[in-house]
Amino acid sequence: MKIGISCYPTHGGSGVVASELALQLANNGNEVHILSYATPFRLTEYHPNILLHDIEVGVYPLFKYPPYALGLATKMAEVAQDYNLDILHAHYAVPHATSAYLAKQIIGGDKIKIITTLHGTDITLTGADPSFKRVVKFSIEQSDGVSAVSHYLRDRTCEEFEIPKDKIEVIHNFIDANRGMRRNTACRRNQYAPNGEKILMHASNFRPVKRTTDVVRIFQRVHEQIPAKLLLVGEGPDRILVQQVIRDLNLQNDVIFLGQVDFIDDLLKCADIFLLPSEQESFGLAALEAMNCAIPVIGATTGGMAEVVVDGETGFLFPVGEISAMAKAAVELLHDSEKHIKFKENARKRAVHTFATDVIMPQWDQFYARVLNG
Ligand code: GMT
Repeated sequence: MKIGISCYPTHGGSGVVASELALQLANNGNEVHILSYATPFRLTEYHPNILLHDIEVGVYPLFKYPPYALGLATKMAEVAQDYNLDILHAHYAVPHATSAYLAKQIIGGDKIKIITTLHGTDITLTGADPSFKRVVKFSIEQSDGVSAVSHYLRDRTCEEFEIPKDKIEVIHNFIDANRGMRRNTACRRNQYAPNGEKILMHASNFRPVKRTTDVVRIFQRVHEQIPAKLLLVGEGPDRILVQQVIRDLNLQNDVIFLGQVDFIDDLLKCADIFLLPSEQESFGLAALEAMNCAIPVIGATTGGMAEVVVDGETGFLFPVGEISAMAKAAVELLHDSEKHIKFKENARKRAVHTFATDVIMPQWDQFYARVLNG
């Protein structure tokens, strides 16, 4: 199969999922073409079956907003024709699904199939914005196959865009269960916790939706009761705000900002608990990455989080903003080493049994086959 995958290259879940899918497809002998405005960070290593195509967007003083969707559609049409692609797979609907639709019309409607994978904010935030909504609905409807990363996201999309449920397939995000094991670059615990402190960790793009100040406030409550350190991984608009809260709470000596890290597995191996108290999370890939490294997750019962984290088994989920309850659960888990070990085992088991590559990839293979034959 020859497949074009378009995605955002930045440190967001959708780009990670698209890249991991590209790698699996390429490993299985498919020819994969990546269409993105930069090389996605998980695809910087050479792979004989992966070809990278940068999107060029013409600049002109008249353009207050560079027409990225048109540059992408042009490149999609060119690559689809030049390489005789079977499928164009758009990750994140805005604007990738629309560009794919346009490319399909340019090269002749019956020559290629389009798949759109919905990731979350493309439905809940950007896609639902009145300035895009009609075009997003149209682009989803016109796709030959549509997938969503959770049941929650499928239901939300059907409700928001009045799309029939059977139009959207749920395929959960997956993880290479052995990825962390293959790397020998794990952090050393005593580098961050020299006096045997417990380590809490959070990783995200520090956007308001992640409620990163909640992370610090949860940590403050834990820190009052247990010697602990907080590792913060990632970059984003709320970092400055978070740093201010850290100073206000006088936690500078116990919170470590690590910035952008490509493989958080290296750091997760040092963590005791992963915090993800987001306002919205259609899936929560970071929670899955933590569980894969046997780290229990404490977070918010939002979106698709309960499809990933089993409350009371692989972590604890509470309503958004319930930071005291989240802190209490963390303290209890850290105080009870037997329970903590059990949760660690459960977390890893759930990641491997439910979300590993060999569980989810056959679902993709079947989905591609159905769309191609449909
Ligand atoms: O979470 C973000 O802000 C990034 C965003 C993205 O599209 O890159 O993540 C979304 O897609 C991820 C991969 O499918 C999901 O794991 C995240 O839960 C989802 N984020 C939200 O729904 C807020």
